[in-house]
Amino acid sequence: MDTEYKPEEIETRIQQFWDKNKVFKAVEDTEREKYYCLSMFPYPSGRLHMGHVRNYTIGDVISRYQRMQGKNVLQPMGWDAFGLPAENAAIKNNVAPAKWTRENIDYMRNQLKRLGLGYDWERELATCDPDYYRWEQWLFTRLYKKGLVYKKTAAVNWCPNDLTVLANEQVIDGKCWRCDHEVEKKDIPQWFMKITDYADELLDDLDRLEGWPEQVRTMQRNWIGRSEGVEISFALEGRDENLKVFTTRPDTLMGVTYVAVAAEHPLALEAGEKYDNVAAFINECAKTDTAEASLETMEKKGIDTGLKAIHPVTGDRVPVFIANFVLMGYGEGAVMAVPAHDQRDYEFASKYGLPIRQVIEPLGNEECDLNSAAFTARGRLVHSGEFDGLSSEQAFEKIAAWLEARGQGKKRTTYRLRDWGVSRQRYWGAPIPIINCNKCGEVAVPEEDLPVVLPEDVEFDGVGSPIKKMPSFYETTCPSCGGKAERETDTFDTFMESSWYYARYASADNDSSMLDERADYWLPVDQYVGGIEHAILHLLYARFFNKLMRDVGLTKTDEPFKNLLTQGMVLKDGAKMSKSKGNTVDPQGLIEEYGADTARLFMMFAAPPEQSLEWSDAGVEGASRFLKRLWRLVNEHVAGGAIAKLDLKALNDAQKKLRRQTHETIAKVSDDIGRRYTFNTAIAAVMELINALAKFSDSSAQGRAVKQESLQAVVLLLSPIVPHITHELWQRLGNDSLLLQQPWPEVDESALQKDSMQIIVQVNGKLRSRIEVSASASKDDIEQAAQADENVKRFTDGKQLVKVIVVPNKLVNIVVR
Ligand code: ANZ
Ligand code: ZN
Repeated sequence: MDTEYKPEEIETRIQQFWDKNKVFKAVEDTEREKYYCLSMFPYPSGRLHMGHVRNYTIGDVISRYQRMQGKNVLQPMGWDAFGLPAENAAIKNNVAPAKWTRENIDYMRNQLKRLGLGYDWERELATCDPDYYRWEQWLFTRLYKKGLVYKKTAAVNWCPNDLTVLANEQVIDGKCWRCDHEVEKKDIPQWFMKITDYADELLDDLDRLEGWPEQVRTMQRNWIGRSEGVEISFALEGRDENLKVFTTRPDTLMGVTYVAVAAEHPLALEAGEKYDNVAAFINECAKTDTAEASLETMEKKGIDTGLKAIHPVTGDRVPVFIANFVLMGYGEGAVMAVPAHDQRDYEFASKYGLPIRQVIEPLGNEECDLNSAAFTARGRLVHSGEFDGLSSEQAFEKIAAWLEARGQGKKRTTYRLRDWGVSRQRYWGAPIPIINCNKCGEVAVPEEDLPVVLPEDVEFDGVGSPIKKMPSFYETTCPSCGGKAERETDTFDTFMESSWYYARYASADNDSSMLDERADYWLPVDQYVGGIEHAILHLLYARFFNKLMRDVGLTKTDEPFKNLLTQGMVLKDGAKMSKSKGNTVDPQGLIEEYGADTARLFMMFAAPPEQSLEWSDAGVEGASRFLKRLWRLVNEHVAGGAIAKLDLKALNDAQKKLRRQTHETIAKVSDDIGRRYTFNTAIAAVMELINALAKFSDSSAQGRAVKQESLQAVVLLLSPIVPHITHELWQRLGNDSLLLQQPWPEVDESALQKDSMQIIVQVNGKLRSRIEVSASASKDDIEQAAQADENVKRFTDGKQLVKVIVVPNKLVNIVVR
């Protein structure tokens, strides 16, 4: 037998064995408890990076551990295969996106296999396959019929030089990435999914996701941004219609000194037609990007429309401004401005000389200095007539009721969440299954005509999408009237494909429906592992899709992912490893030089999974040395010949001690891997045990038997992390069975018991001594031993004994007078 550790040879041999025997094939079995472990699928960029290696190792360790717990484990893998990089590569290397993508998949699949990741490859899917996206198209047409998708015009980035729509990533400092021409906004019809219909459920169900990091739940809550407020109608002087505003602070109503509308608001547009300077201001606003995040910091600008609004309580006339910090897409696109209590209104009022009227005073000692800033906290009402003295909370209700009674207001909930625009004017994506007919308008592609296949054999030059120039693709007949019609040439946002792949793995080979009863068995995913960068969009969309699929009867679960682990970044010299920084380490080289087990061990040992991991050559060396040491230890032990049966009654103290450490280690590693997910401390505990084993030179029959038990435990405990070397060592330890079929080792409680224990002895509550007593000592024995101790006697001699208190296993307190 080979006594030298040759990872390359061992690993490829074992991987072939796994492959051939399909050991990771998952089969539904209602008799067994299932465990679905999923790692976020990669974009097939060409090669794995360290972030992948970390992500997939974590998922694999959890899967293998759960398998050893007797669970029926599903761990699938696939490819998030549509998207912009394929188009960029196509332009750069003059290769069709489809070909480039599929070649990358083939290369990366081998890399994953070389890492020894236990996937059920029979369920592999690639989102660019028509067999996959046809179901997404199918669901979309379903949702269209249910009224959950709709078309409306929305702005895109447009390069007037290349005559092409640009993705946000292709706009660099407002310029086109290819030709450097100034990018414009252009309004075009696009498809939207009504995620806002699910806003409440998406928000409320976050409370039930106890297996998710609080941070991610908070990010989703903020993204959905539910606000309870009041919609208030302001009459307009000399006009019939009202101006509606949305406010979350009706308690500040008496402090309104003007109202403001968005630049796209109908009243603004109307004023723009009358006054040139207003039109110019509206134009200026259209150019500047009002990302919501910048509303706080941007310079507040506005212009008076000349209109006057009537305050609903006082009847005062207040001016109506157009302001750049009011968004058309939120609430009513109009606000009642309360400069004393809203910082944006305050800055605006200060700039344009509008009155600042305090109506809220602090309840406690918060700072309130209206000469320098708005007072934005809640408090007590002042200068508010009949509402004076109320708290903000009371006033919210009172003023809402007051307005409601007069037909001037209504409580209302708004959301920050917008409907999801899913149209992309790109080529490399799933075609949107809609046909536009001059007579019938938009018509969903009938089920029997799906999929709408994306032509893959195309010339790709990057100026517009090839299918927009391809009559053979877009010319078609209307399914409704049979007349000439054109296909939609936009494709789906690639977030569509990644929103339901987790479910499709359950029914990956079904060619007659999107999901089937196997999804009921496997869903929800028990453990999802991936990067924190997906905390909002991907996870929210996947949750949304799960609910959509549930509501068309495809799945029964409310949520897709029961537990979520967001792994930390892989850093080098303190910075994120990334191509643009040029500080990457290619996993391929690492695997070739050291083997997959070393790569996996390093990844799991260097940091707990949720924290960032600092790349370290020394750390890799250390991991490699540790495996060599384990290898040697087992081989030397095995060379000693046959192993006697363990006879627990015959063990001496040193043997018992090693046995105790073995079982303590099993207990700790079980907790670290199974519950805490601190794989690094689990590995550290095994390392300590190995140190003890290396020092244990007892070659007696029972000594070797104890060592055998311990080495078997080490191999089992490490097997989820370093599955190849342990597979080999398991056999070398004389086992005929397959390591993969072994259950997780159990703690022998009797081994944990110590022969003796240490007891603290106090005299009148002060620590005076520590004594060793037998583990089986009775209360009386302990009392006696404590009183007989020399250190204790010095404090008790000549005194009168009052009582002795014994706290089992811990301490004795002797009270004397
Ligand atoms: C008066 C007021 C007084 C407000 C006050 C705040 C503080 P959230 O919590 O994010 O929902 N608002 C309403 N519609 C807006 C729009 N289309 N564009 C920009 N701002 C808008 O924010 C709700 C608050 O944001 C509303 O409450 C409104 O200002 C403003 F002391 O109304 B408030
Ligand atoms: Zn038609």
